[in-house]
Amino acid sequence: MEALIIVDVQNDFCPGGALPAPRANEIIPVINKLMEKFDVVVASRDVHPPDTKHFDKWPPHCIQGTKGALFHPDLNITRIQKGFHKGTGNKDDGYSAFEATNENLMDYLLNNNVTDVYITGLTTEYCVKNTALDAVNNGFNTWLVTDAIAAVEPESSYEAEALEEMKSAGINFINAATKCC
Ligand code: VGL
Repeated sequence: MEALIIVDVQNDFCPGGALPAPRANEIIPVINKLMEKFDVVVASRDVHPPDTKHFDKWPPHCIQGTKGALFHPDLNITRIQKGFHKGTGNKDDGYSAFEATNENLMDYLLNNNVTDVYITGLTTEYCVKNTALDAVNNGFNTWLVTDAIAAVEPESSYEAEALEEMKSAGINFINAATKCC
């Protein structure tokens, strides 16, 4: 079974938000189309408390109960079967969807007989990367959908470094067109 994992497509990571990936809006229609091809569709969200160590490193973003923490309104949430909340503690970066605290992503995937995961969303250098690395290191065949992800700091070298790290870890790169659109 194949699962689509949508990482952190939240208002604060999109243009107009507190910590935007400049090209976030371009990936949302791609993800909406991809969802039609998967039986298992899950999504993570950053859900931070107002006071957290995480904000020593980053501007405050995705604070629980705020608009910034909600899914972007253009994302078709009707097809998302389960939401995973991460970064919920006050010492917790929660970069990986596998660190979700409301539900256990690993258990959810295994209970649904998932063998292959397709990773999409925001942001390439942090939550996408950490989710993809946890997936491959936990034994899933892991596919990074390269036109369904976006970087928070595209002008730095971190995006290229993150892609290299994922490739070296054995993650496969694929275009959405190969899967659907
Ligand atoms: C993220 C930076 C800080 C992400 C989260 O979702 O990739 N990036 N917190």
